[in-house]
Amino acid sequence: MISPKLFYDELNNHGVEFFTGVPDSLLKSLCAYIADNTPAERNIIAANEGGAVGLAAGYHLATGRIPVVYMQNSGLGNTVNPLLSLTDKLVYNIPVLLIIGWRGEPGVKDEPQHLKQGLVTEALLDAMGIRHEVLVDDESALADQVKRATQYIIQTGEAFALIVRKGTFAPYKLQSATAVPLSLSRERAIQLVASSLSDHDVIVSTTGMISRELFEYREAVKQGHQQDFLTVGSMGHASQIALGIALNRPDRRVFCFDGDGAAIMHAGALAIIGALSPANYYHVVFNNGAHDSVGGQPTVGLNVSIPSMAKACGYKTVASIDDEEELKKELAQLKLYESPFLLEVKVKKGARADLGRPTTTPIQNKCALMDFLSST
Ligand SMILES: Cc1ncc(C[n+]2csc(CCOP(=O)(O)OP(=O)(O)O)c2C)c(N)n1
Repeated sequence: MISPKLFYDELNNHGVEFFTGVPDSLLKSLCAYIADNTPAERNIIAANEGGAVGLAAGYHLATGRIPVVYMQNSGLGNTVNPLLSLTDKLVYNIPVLLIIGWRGEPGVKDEPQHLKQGLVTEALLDAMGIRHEVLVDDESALADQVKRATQYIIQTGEAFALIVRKGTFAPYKLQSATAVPLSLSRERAIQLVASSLSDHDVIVSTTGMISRELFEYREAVKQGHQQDFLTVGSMGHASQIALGIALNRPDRRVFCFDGDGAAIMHAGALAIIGALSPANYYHVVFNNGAHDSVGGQPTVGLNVSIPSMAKACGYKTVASIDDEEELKKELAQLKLYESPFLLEVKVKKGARADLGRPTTTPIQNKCALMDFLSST
């Protein structure tokens, strides 16, 4: 195992002091150590991984120094365009050190959404012409590896990727978390919204614990899962999946259960929903101001007004609530609201320690939903 402090110090020794990215559970300890030891202007959690590459490029243009972009390998897709058409040596030749959490590494048990990405992670970097190595897990070999990576970057001006296996970083717990005084848990809020819907409605839920909590709710009340599309991967796209269904099934109410991190990751989606304005679209954003599913790192969710963003994009009705009674009141009035409707539900961070994962496969989930949609 590698101590996050040792790795961070090695980077600093080579003048690497700027960090941006989207957090990942495999990088949780490293992200926490960076957050505790780096001024906020030099550790920026970006809206998405492509945006992080843009920020990193701007940092290099302004300082001439090497930036770090950290991400889960799922985020690699978001970076392909800026890595190939901005930082690549055939374009602007801007250096960047990529630190990539390797979910779905072949031979390591993981969730279905990580399998393909894990299989092709190295091949994808090869195809992009990005030199890469797996981060060593032996502290005595670390200094040499960081030196090799930074020297390569300095000599060529190109990107270099360190791929991080599960369990590489020793545990480190974030010290600097600020508590937000919110009472409602996300799981309770999900139960309340889901139980208020009819058995004709459709839910498209976002990546991470929101889908896991919705799945567990259906199990607990002994309902099937056919009404729910669990967007286990493709973070940030649940609202557009819901839009695609809503536009083509105007006879159904379609609910998107979104997270603040996911909604902000591809916030342009709000403009498309507002512009098309389906009368059967209900967007519920469970806003805990955090990427809770991968360690609780902050988003800007509680610093911006997501309902105002939606309103400005053309949603017909928006509301924001932060406790159980208000949520019940909003749900009771739902029929009176014009759609598209966005309801922000402010919730506290955290989840049950024994929260399970979907026991059905993504393909079973898809088939059940399609049968459900075609049955009535
Ligand atoms: C493109 C991409 N980047 C990063 C991840 C890792 N990831 C999974 S869930 C999650 C956090 C989601 O945060 P939010 O939408 O606010 O929901 P919360 O977990 O707080 O309920 C992240 C960063 C991912 N799956 N895909």
